[in-house]
Amino acid sequence: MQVTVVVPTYNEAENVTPMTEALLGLPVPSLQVLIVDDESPDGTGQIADNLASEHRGRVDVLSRSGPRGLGRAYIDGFRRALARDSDLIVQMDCDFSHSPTDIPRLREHMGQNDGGGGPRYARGGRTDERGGGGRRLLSWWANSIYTRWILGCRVKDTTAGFKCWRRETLIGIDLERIHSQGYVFQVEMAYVAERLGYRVLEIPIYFEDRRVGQSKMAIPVKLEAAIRVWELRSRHRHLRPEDRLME
Ligand SMILES: Nc1nc2c(ncn2[C@@H]2O[C@H](COP(=O)(O)OP(=O)(O)O)[C@@H](O)[C@H]2O)c(=O)[nH]1
Ligand SMILES: [Mg+2]
Repeated sequence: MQVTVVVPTYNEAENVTPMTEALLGLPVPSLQVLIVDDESPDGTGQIADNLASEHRGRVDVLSRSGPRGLGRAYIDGFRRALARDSDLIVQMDCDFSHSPTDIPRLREHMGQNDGGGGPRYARGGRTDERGGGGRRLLSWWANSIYTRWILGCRVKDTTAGFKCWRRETLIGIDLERIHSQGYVFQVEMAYVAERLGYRVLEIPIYFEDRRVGQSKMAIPVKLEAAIRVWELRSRHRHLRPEDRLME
């Protein structure tokens, strides 16, 4: 079973090498790493290219140009992973907020489900203590109350970014349908998957604050995401399991 871990990067020069090495060291046979870089000014792309030549066949780099964005990077990365015949596609951050060592667990617990995600707020999920009370409360409210209430979803953590998808699920979701360019991409994928009747199991994870480098999630980005949720609702609420794209 071919597993591809898609890792989007924007200014992750300090993280990209340890992350790639941690992934390659996992006890997961046929694991490949796909780094999707958006012309990071700090030279992450060059480091990623060096990693690809060092680990030929196991590390691949997709260098995007033009408008950047987390959603755009993931869509292009998923397309490449599907074109390269991956059976399982993992998505995760490069900053060690998501721990590479959780991948075998995520994969195992996903079982026969169509996907698996690592929620931070479901029972058993924890966030890093350094996050601060106010920030954690706001984040919990935005993800677990506001977004779920508007979309009427069952999924507990709509913005979870650590997920594992079966190839058939990504095909059925139809990436053409996903319009989010930025962070709200996570919500859109979770919502569309649920509307189409896919079972995405939530497997609690411990989400750490990034070790080094800076978050790109500024306040205006968060506000924009909050408004975009309404757009997602009107765009996708008619979706039914019959609307899955067949291979
Ligand atoms: N390719 C690409 N990656 C991005 C972009 N924005 C963020 N990322 C990556 O997405 C992951 C999560 O971003 P981060 O800034 O840590 O968001 P936070 O964890 O919500 O604060 C990291 O690996 C980032 O490098 C982007 O525009 N393009
Ligand atoms: Mg982060």
